[in-house]
Amino acid sequence: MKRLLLTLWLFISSAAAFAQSAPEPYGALPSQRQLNWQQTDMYCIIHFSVATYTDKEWGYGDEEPKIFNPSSFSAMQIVGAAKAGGFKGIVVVAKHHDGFCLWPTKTTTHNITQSSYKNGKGDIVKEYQLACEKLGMKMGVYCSPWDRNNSLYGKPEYVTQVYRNQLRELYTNYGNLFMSWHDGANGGDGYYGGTREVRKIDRSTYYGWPTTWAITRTMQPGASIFGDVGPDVRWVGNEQGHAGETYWATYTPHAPDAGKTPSNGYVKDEEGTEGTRNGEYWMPAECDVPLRNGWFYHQSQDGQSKSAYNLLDLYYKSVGRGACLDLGLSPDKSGRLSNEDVNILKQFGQILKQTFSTNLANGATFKASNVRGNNQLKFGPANLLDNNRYTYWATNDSVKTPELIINLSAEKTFNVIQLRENIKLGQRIEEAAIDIWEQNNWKQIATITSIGANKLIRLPQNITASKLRLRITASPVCIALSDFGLFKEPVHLSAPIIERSKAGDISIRTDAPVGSVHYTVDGTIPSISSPIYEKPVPFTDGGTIRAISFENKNQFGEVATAKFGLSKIGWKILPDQTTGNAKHPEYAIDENIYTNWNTLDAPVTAMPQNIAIDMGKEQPIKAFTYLPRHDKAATGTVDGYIYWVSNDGINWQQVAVGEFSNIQSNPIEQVIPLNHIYNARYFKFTAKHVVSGNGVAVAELGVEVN
Ligand code: FUL
Repeated sequence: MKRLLLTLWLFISSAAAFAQSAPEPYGALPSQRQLNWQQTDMYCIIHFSVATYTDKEWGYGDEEPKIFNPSSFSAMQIVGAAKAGGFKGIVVVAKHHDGFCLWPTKTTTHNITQSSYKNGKGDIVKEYQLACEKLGMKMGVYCSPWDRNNSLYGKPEYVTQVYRNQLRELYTNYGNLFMSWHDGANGGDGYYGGTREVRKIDRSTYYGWPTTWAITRTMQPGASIFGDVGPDVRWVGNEQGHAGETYWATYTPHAPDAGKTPSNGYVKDEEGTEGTRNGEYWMPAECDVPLRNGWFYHQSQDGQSKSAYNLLDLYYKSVGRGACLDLGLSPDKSGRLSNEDVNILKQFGQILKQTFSTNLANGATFKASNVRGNNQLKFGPANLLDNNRYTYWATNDSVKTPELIINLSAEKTFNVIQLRENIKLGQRIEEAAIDIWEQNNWKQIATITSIGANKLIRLPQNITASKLRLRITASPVCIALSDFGLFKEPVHLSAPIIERSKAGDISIRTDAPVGSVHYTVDGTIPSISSPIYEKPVPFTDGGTIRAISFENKNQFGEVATAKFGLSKIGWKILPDQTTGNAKHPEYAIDENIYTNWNTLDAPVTAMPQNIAIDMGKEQPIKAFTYLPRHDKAATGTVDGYIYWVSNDGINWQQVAVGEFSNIQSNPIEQVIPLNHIYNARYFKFTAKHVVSGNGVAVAELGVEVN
């Protein structure tokens, strides 16, 4: 009897222990420092220095410190604008590649004490620190390792006596930093104390990164170290601000040359975008991107800043994929952000607030196919709604593909779904799907290929449902999911964007999710009873597509209209009839308005320049079209043309000659009707004259057929 009781007791206590024991962590894990960084979500990197005054992106290092003289620098205005945008910190570029130090450093005379700002008594980094403290924002520093001013650059003394001491000063005098940002650190040409030469360094060894990082660890233990190879935060591999749709916080950096040690500036960058499944290190990505076209302010880029909706798109592609967003802000010569930039940040912040302040899943009840050890309190799905990233729904070790039914208290309309894993236990889930209950059936509305710290699924259209199902469809181990959210982005009904692929399919997208998009293919104005756009529509012969977004019957946006000529499937460039040395002539027929056939950098001499195309079969050409470059520059824009047709690609008949009037001021697609219909398989476009420059730029060429 005693033995039986003992066995029973052992059984009960081990079951209880199992019910209490957390799942084994999976793979590389985040440190507390990295968890803190992760929770920052978004911060801004601020470029403001001598390059602001020389209108450059990279100062050469020979700038006269006196030129740095902002009349009304306001750290409060800059940090305040970032805060209004929903950003939680800033990274101050304390020294860029030009070597000019924005604080009174002892390591070089090339610093703010030599400038006119506050008669040499200023300290820009300090001003940022005070503003951050006042506004409750985190602060980090960027001190460029590459220094085009310093005469010692390239020698070991630069690293040991200059660079590391600059970091020590920044780590000592400016409070607790949340990041130390270490740039790819080129090496190259520069002023270098007046020698004006090229200095090469071995990027793997020159900076002795492990020794430098040890200084950061000792002096700023809370600061996450950013670099191409981390060690805390990696570069995402592009400056466009997006992580991969599949995104792993784990990463194994590789050097471009096999067998070498990767280092900052010496890594296969592109691998940073997705990271490495089961990578050696926990090293999440930072997605950096400037708000304006460049990192520094250039007056010529006024009016071209990313819109609040562009930022929102980047937010979903960075924060919404589990990375952090680092947005570049660029104070102008006065030392302030432009009103345009301030307003964009504010609008962006408002959209985020409106979207994410209410989780529409609150109040939902859950039915999970499995709960770890049946311990609802500790591992039950109710943890998904407690707003805590580290309490979670977990399954038994053997259950890797559980399902969860989510019963909303009533019908809800949403367009964003959020999922989060408890990353303290690693990044576990590899695939999942979401369904809604509709007309007595489950209908799949989304699939995903990673979750991690955060996953935001932005649906193209509003969904109304009262019951959902989450299916985890692939995971190597049991799951540990911490959050579930449903959100509704506010109504934003701009005109839809209509595009056609090279295969001839029309796709229609919107700036923000909407109730429905309706379209017509015959040029008539679409209404709510026109077909609903759901997936790409074949449209090979061309014509006019119009589309409109509706939120509900009475709320709709502007009509978008797009005209397409014959589709370009099977079109080819005739190289021997096309001006030599041109870059990517195929860009002129790729149905992508943002890529150009471009002879501007090629060593071509004078006009005329030609591009000839084989359409694959004879077509009744009624008109031809020329779309000039679409990047706001005019160089290479054609304003004088000749148009030819041919049936063998050798003998050409000239069928039109003329000018594209007013194309410089109004660079829209030019449609030139021919005097009658020509049946031809080949056409040639000759640029006789351009508005400026020594070459030609063509975004698209097309034909309209009878
Ligand atoms: C890059 C630099 O070369 C750019 O100028 C800019 O500072 C960007 C944030 O990092 O590596």
